[in-house]
Amino acid sequence: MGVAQAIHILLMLLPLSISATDTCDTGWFGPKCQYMCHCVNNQCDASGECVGGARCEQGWFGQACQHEDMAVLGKLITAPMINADVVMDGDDATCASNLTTIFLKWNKNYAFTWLRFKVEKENQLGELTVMFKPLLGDETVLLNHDYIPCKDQKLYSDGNGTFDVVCDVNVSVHEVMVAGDLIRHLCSLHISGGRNVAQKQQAHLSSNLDDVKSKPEHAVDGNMDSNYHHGSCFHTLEGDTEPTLEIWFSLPVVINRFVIHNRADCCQQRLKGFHLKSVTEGDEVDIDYTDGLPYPQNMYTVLATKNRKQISMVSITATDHSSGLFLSLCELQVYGESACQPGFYGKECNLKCNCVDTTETCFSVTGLCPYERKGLIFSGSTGITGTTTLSSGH
Ligand SMILES: [Ca+2]
Repeated sequence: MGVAQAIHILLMLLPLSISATDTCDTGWFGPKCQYMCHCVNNQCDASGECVGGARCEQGWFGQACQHEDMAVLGKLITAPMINADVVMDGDDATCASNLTTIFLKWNKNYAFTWLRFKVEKENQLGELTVMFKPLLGDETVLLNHDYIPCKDQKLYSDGNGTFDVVCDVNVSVHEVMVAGDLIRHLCSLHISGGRNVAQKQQAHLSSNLDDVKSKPEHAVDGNMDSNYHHGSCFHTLEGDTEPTLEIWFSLPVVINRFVIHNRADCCQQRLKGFHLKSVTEGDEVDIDYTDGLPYPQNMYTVLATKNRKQISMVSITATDHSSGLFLSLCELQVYGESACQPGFYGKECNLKCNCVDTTETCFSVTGLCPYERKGLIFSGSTGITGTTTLSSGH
């Protein structure tokens, strides 16, 4: 065998030996192993999809089970009243038969972004109304026990009974109402809490106590262990006058919620009065939040509901001097979505919309295409031409 031939064979073999599946630890996937598998028993393939008949773990849904499902955290009430399990069991094959309205209620507030529902394929026609009950006590809402509409509602469909509804809701909500003929044969409901877009992103600390137990990347390693000595937290140095953690995103993101996991083994008061900031690529500040709670918490949730901008960096700075000035925490979760250019979608915004009508732009999160009725033909799907005769009157 000649040298050139040997090199040629070697080059052909090389890509096989560095495939993504070989290099990610169990439970992780993706080109940079940055995504956590959320299929039951870690049964993910290299793209995160469930294999071996596994479903998404409870509380996760969507492509590669990467979206947190807020619906499972709430209580579902239906009219007429049915056993909510039909809708909430994670099984698209079990469906209700005669629903008119559903109410999903939480005992706390969330920042709504979009929801997904699945209906029987042969019964995917009819009207749809989505409304919300806003946060009680929100000063921006005058009649806070009334429903507010789904502003700028956008409806997307795959033509097979899966629908995504996007609303521009700029207040926190604690109830979602969905009504209309379209949900009459409802099989599943998911309310997106977003993806944790901070996980495995670039983390930077203004100073670092040591490089063994304390590492900046511990803030985004997906491990919520709140004992500093277990090695999944970080700790800044004494004398750091502005102890700060920064998370830099590989792609711009739109954020709906931050969850900060304080350390629990000691020193929780150090996080009291923390300052949280999000900035755009052009250094424009979006979220600028200062903790005002009287006591330190194990976990802090900060909602981002208004004027959501495309963010490239998030920072947390400690401000409490009562026992020295230190920043020490165990995980920062940032829930949101990648901010894709129009015409592209997906976690990395590298997938191109593929709607039947090529002038249409798909939903940048899921790739589903606008739901439209043209004459008596239903069209609009990811690469599929659906033809469904509409009933009269629609
Ligand atoms: Ca951690």
